[in-house]
Amino acid sequence: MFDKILIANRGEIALRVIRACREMGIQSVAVHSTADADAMHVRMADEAICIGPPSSTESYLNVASIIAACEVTGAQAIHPGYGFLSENANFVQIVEDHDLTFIGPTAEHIRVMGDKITAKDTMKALGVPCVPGSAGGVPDLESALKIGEEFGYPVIIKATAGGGGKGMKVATSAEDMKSAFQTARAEGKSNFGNDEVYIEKYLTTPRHIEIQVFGDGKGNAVHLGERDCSLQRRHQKVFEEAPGPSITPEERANIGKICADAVANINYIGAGTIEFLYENGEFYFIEMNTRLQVEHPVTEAIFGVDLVREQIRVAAGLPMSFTQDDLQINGHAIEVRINAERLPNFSPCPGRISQYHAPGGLGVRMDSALYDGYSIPPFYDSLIGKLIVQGRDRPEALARLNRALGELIVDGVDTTIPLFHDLLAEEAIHTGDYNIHWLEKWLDARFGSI
Ligand code: MV4
Repeated sequence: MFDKILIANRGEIALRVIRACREMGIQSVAVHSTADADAMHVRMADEAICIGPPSSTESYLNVASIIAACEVTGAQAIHPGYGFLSENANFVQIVEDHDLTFIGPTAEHIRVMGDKITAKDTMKALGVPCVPGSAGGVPDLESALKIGEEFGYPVIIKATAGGGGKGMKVATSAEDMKSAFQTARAEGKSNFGNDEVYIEKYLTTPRHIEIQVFGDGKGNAVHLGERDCSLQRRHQKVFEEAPGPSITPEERANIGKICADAVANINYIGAGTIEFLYENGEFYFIEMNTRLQVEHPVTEAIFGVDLVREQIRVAAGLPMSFTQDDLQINGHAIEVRINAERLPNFSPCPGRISQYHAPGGLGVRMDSALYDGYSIPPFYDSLIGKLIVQGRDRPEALARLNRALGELIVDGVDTTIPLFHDLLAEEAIHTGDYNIHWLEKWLDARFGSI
């Protein structure tokens, strides 16, 4: 096992990793920008080292500084958290070249899943159900029009290097295709330096269901059920839950086994998420994320496992501490993301926290790096906390969420907390009858298009 781990991240996820290290008797090293000298992760880690100025590109994305910080502190492994360098295959290669361990998948797995066409080809070959569409890349408008005829409109054109909704265009008819095809291509080129695109049948009202998988890198893998993350705004998740309210135990067992077998087959190591669109009882693969996700705590809650601990174990060459048969679902969990943002347009709202009070009690987990008097810097993501609640069933989890939100105090900046009070008054949230478009439609109806 490692003696010392460096955490190449900040905020609540850095605390999450420090906590796992401490429980495992591993020393932790925080890295920080000059803007984060007073951040909670710096205070909570055993050691801290400054890696650059406020801008992420010069600090949390500064590979040379992070490698140097390992050498200076004697850290043997790097946990990337999510975002920043967590899905950067070149970074993983450099880490390995310096005889350090990246706590996550191999550079090759990250590379394969980072290219959406290669990811889909790979998953299809492994027996994972995919959205019907082009076989690989679509080189020109003529081929695109043929695909449109073959699968029927609407279709969606996606950049192979895309992500976060960038480089994605829907074509509702052949007349639409020219501009949609060219726009998707241009966005792929300008955002990711890659203009290759592929085409899928456009699913109009799916849910976003993602399966948590975990591998030991030696051909063993498990699944930890699904999360429903359909409540999103502009591709930012807002409210996530596990298990999915629309998924039956049989569906879970079937798609779960398909996913676990797929990642076992490629000797996948660590945590991964296989994303699906789910419509009319069918799963359609869209992407795989090769990192620990923001919303992993809802899975931890219902399965009673520590996913970061498992990541560290397998990275050190140890087996996972559970098998598929050990994994049983206990109740229902919901996470809401607390962002420092001003409603109704969700504009970032950095500033000083004059008062912070975290909720507590049975079934409540608050993952946040806030403290009284902390100043949220303007340079990074606006996520300032995740409130995770668990109940014996979904109604109990929703009641607990309502109760915990009532205890939560974040004063000094605007936050998304009022949004959740309002959402809890909606029938669709209680029935679980929502899809990927529900939240944006609801926001439009309340506040108008902004
Ligand atoms: C789709 C789709 C409908 N049909 N693919 C959005 C981001 C990227 N991860 C995939 N996305 C979508 N792909 C087909 N064939 C609709 C979306 C989509 C979406 C997916 C998940 C969650 C929210 C979404 C919001 C808009 C569009």
